[in-house]
Amino acid sequence: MRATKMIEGHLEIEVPAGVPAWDVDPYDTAILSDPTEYFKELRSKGPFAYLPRYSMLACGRFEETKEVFSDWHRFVSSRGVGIHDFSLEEPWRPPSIVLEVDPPYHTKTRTVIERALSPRAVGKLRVSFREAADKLIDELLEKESFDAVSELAEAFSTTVFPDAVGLGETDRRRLVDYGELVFSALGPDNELRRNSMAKGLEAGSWIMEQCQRDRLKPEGFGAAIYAAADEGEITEEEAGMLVRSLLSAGIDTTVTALGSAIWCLARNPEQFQRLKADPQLARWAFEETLRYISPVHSFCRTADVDTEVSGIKIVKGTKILCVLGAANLDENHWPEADKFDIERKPSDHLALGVGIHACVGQNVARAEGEAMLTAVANKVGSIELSDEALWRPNNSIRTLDRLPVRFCAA
Ligand code: OVV
Repeated sequence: MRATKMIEGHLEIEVPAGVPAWDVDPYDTAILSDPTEYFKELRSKGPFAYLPRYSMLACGRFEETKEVFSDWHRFVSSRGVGIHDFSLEEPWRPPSIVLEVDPPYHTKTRTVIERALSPRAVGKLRVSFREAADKLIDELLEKESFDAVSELAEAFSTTVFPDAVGLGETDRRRLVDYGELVFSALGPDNELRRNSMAKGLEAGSWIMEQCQRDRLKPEGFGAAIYAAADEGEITEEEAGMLVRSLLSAGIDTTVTALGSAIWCLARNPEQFQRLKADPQLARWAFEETLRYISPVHSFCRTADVDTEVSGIKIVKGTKILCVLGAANLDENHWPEADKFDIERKPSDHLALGVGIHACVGQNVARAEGEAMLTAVANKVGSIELSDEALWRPNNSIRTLDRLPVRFCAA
């Protein structure tokens, strides 16, 4: 018997035959701040690369990333969607009962949350999202220049989303810090993870309080989830955990997408003019942003059986880093992949995942994006970068830290 060794919370594996070893640290701050070259090199390695530093596989081509992500039987989420294997190491927080579980339990919780966030429920919010976006853009047009991360993306998302959930209060800092923690915690025990823990843990107890039934307004996604507890579909405690999922996944992701959308439009003025000429393209501008700067750059899956993908043998227990951001820029799938084109209308990008774990909040995210980009298209004449944009490295999300811009009136 070979001795087994743990590395970052999972079992060390042998290099699979036919897979090149690549001595890269995908969690390095320089790479996380500007991942384009790393994405390209990862795709050039073949279907998979073996990362000796973490003894895990990584994939960044469209086909294989989609295959691994689509097959929950072979590539489970219950062992964690980060680098740590929950079957071997206790997670830092009680696992999510929708993200970090498999069927059949997943089916039950997913059904409840899907109903709460149904197209019908989200449809009712469209008018208030549009009003909030219009009002915010009017205010920003009054300013000489502003930070589109804090004053646009965060300001919008941390107002409309907590309101839709039915939170009694909002707290921008805590919501953003908690999300940042949840996403960074999926990575190795590096400085980013430790810093986000130091910042976000205090926010965690506030988050848990907001998830309780008596804190939530009678209208909203939260109340809809608790209604399932009233029906005996889930327990009261499970309802609280599902509200926690909304607050874990619903803020930083949309903040990221909105900030990146403004960044893309500022850098591609001809694309912004196309959007202005036809504001109906707002939803496609948002979709192309998701492809071009995928908010979740990577999530892991764990092989739960010995299996094979594209002729590569993968042993049970292998952690696979699925680099969604790289798959969404794969030239073999997207013509002129590195061009931001709002008329591309990408319908099969992987930014929101694929399969049974595909983003359950996607209707809400798209409604936020569409509302904001429609307001920008209607009211703003041009977008200028007024200073250098700065990225904020995170082990799982690709997000701006600062985006100084100037909006000129239409
Ligand atoms: C980071 C993240 C993404 C999606 C879902 C959740 C967390 C959750 O807590 O359920």
